[in-house]
Amino acid sequence: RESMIQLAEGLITGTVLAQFDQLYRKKPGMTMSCARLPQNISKNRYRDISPYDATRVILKSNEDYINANYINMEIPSSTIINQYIACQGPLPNTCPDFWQMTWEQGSSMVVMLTTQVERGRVKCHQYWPEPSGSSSYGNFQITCHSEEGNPAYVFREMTLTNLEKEESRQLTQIQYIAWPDHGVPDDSSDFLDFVCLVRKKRAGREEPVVVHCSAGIGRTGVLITMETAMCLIECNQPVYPLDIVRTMRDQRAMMIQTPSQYRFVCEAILKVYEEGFIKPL
Ligand code: PTR
Ligand code: PTR
Repeated sequence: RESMIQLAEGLITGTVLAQFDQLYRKKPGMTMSCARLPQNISKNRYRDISPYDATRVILKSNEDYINANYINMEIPSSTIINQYIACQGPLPNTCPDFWQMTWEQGSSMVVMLTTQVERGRVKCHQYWPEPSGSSSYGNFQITCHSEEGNPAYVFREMTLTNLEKEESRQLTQIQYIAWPDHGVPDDSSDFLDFVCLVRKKRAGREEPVVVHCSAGIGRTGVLITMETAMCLIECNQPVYPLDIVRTMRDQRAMMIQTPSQYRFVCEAILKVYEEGFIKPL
């Protein structure tokens, strides 16, 4: 309760945003050299967005690079550690790497927070087939069984097959579609519904949830912050959004991109606290 009063006051006085502006975007001392190796340059969607070497996800092959970081969010006084992999939206040449990572990390859920094209620019390659179709990406075959949704989000059920091992796994992809990059979701209730859905779908899965947008920092950061805050509220723990952002940025640089995204998530946290928005799982 104390932390919520502090947050509400800080939003009014502006200290909340001032503190966000002062927070480092990249943790001092962390290197990002793998991203810069000549053979990896074409695997980055944006020149200025790279993963830390220390927390990057390493593919189990000779070419081991993908623009992705592990992000672990611990909930104090509980045994909960929500694990994520935050990554960029796949490029045409990195779709096989994306599926290899998802397979190797045991993930069965992908959260996508971008559309493929925004304002005439490509933000993410469509790395899955149309419903009732199959496509191969390197060593992996993806079959999309169903697609359903509403104006804010779409669900897809897929089978991921490792062609070499001849093993398959079910996978759920949930895509939020009403959220342009550098911006905030059109509607905070829709967004909170979406985060509740992610929490519900995650229940019982230990493996990391793969989360991506276009660069894998702005919108991905907002989603992880919101889910972490919801978890803290459920566990009766104080919520300090700036600490959440720092913990994320210690694992992937620049998480939460703009002050308006930070303000949006802080307001949504207050809303959850005040209105008891969290729906029973
Ligand atoms: N900064 C990017 C780079 O270094 O690769 C280039 C870039 C700049 C790409 C802006 C996209 C940009 O705009 P938007 O993604 O918002 O369309
Ligand atoms: N160089 C790009 C830019 O600053 O526009 C990188 C970038 C693109 C950063 C998209 C963040 C972006 O948003 P998101 O992480 O939400 O996809």
